Amino acid sequence: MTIALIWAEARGGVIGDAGTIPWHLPEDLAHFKEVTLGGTVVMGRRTWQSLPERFRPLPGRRNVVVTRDAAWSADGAEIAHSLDEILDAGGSDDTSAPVWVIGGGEIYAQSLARASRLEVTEVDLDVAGDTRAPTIDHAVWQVAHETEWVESRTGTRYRFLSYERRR
Ligand code: VY7
Repeated sequence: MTIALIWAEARGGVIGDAGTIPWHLPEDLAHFKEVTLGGTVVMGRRTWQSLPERFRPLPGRRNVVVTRDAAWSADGAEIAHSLDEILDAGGSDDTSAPVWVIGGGEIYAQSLARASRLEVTEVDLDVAGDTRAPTIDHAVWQVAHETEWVESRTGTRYRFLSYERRR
């Protein structure tokens, strides 16, 4: 099973603040939806709770939520009690669609070592935050594709980068 991480980060690697994403970038949400639609998304319980209620579960995707809390459940969420439980379930086949790890900070940090693809949106903003993306080690990861910087209709500049693991 291919494991891929997808996130959007501001300058300094900020991905979140107090349970929300501290910017509004509709083009990134469209990108996120396009990339993950039809697949499996894996997220931490805090990320699930950060989604607007009308978007839970994320439509058109298998939604897996990781929590240590044996008593936790939510309509539309499949529960895993550890990240390994879900990531190990797919076997060693790398040919089918990736499992998308969609956040947040703790889950990215725990899954990076097992990932073979990263889809990163860089957002040209300096924002305060309490949650950061994992550090991308360029000795391990190479850029497979990158777009030019483009300006959102909101005025914010952003670009999309795809990384693959060096071999
Ligand atoms: C953001 C939302 C936040 C506020 C309002 C709607 C990248 C993102 C994530 C995770 C953005 C969000 C939404 C947008 C997507 C819609 C559902 C509603 C859909 C990530 N690059 N960007 N993220 N939603 N992991 N990586 O959670 O979500 O997909 O259907």
